Amino acid sequence: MNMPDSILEEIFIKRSQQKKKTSPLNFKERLFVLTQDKISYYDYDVDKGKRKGLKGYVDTEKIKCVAIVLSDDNTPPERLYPFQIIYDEGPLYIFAKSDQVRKQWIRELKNVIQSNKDLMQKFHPRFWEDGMWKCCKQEVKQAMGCRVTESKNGGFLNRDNKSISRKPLPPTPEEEKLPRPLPPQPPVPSGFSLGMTVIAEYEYTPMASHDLELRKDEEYTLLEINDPNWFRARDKYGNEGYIPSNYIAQALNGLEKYDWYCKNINRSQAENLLKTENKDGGFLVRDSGKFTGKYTVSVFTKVGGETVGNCRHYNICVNAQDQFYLAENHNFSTIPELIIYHQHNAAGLVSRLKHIVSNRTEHAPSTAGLGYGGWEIDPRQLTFIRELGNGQFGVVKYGKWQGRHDVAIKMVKEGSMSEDDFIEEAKVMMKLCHENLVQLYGVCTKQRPIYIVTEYLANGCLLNYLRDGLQHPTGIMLLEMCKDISEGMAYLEANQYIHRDLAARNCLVDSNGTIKVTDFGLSRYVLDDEYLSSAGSKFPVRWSPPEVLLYCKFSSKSDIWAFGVLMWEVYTLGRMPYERWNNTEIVEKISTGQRLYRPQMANERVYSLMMSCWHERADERPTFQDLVVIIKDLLFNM
Ligand code: 027
Repeated sequence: MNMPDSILEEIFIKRSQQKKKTSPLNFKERLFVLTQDKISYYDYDVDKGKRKGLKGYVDTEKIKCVAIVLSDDNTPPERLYPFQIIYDEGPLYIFAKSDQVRKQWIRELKNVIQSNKDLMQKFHPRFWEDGMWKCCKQEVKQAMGCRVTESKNGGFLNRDNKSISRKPLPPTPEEEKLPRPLPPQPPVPSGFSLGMTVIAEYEYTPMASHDLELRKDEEYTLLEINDPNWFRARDKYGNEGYIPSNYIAQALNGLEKYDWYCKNINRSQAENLLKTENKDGGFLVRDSGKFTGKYTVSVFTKVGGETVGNCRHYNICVNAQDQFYLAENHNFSTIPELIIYHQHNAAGLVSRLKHIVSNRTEHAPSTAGLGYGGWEIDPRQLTFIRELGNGQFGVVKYGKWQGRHDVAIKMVKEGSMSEDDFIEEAKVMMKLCHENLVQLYGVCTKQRPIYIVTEYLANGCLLNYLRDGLQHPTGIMLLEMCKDISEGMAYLEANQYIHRDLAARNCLVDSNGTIKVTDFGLSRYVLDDEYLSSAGSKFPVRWSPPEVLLYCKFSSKSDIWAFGVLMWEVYTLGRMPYERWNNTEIVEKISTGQRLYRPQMANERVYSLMMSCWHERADERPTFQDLVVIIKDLLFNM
């Protein structure tokens, strides 16, 4: 039989509820299970990884508020991410292991309680401890909260300067530093180690002499992982060579090779995927919880040919003989066998499993260079096919490398670039590899003009795409574009790389509509005074913050300002920022606090996000890492 439908499961630390003023505080590890009706917590056997007795629960319909708790400076590391669930009995304090997990739980909980009556308008942002609220020092436990609750979506920024009527109390100093979202992502793919077995997610045909061929779904052993983009590996025949690290995945449970297995997705993400696909009998298999080693089959049905469908979730159960089953009387020794059976027989499910729904990208991503090794490309291996247009450094052509791989070739007009400096920098730029950055493949420097060879994107420049390439732009599409750009920029930020000229004209669109950022850092090699001097006619004044205009101070925070302007370009479908003003007027207006207006397509939340990028003080602006989290949250709630 199916287990009661858990939305999330996680081991947290729970603080005792201190019902009497004098009872001591204690903290215990508990297994928390969230379902639509209840949040329950269990005793947990760490050694056996098993759920033991039920210790307590809260009916979700009784919950009045879910919020993070601000912790003190002397908090032990295992209790850094507290949150609270407030119900009749007061607050239940729970400590998550990371901000990410905490955020996920708060989001799911808010989802579950969204139509509860009597949701609280105010709450206490700090603990009730030793008979008082640590935030406002009130000594009555029932005392009204001292902070206004965030709106449903709960963004990180509270900078909506329009809402004067319900202005929250001034923030406590600690609050400024606490709700920072995710830590920066490491530039090196994590989780891989020497000797590990991995599985190829894409085919890879060797591009350079030391490369190894990858066949999709086959296993490889890692022999060398010094270069984050290229690992040395061995296949099952004993062949050895270099492989692109973004083409492989860890082999953990043997399910990775099946397209129906979606690693690292939760219930709501599964529902989103299935609903987007919108096929009756669409299905996928996901992890039931983060640690359980259990799996759930999620199925989409359109019962009776209805236009809107819904999702069902079935836990894969294990019987006493260690066999897997979804419905009784149909047992299998492996999960793939169980899936094959239910692809042909509903046998108790709402539908048989008709269509695999996958979260994998069909297209193989770009590699960091054309094979392992140098950055020098032999120009005799390039075929020129057609001219694409003109860039900062001259003509750009579309062509093929080795007659097979699409490339864009920039032919650098002589005298337009400080070439030696650029060639040196190209070695660094080659190592930057992200799905939202236009990949540098290499350079041809043994000739004049020199060539810069990059990834080719079939839909051209974002600015033109916005102006005349979009049929029926929606708020979601525009925000997806901003998400793509913020992810590419967050990668540059994590690698301490400053773009210096972020704008819609420096983004490209691929055949799927994915946006990628291009020409990062290149402005440093431009030989053109009109472009380099902030007084010059080509300097990107409209994308520059005060500190760049006044003291040429570039930083990731000046990129953030430009990102705000780029968001504005996106939401106006490619208008010129500050259309009616000239450069002198712009500098003047910006320094007196004037900003771009709210585009019609941008709602208040989106506009307050752009506005946060235009804080006069650079350190008040968010990071790209913040922006990624906030934009994903907005998208999730659309
Ligand atoms: N670049 N450019 C294109 C275009 C262009 C491109 C690039 N691709 C540049 N990688 N890939 N279309 C225009 C188109 C790099 C690709 N059509 O102007 C310039 C396609 C096709 C013209 C308009 C779609 C509607 C580095 C930025 C050089």
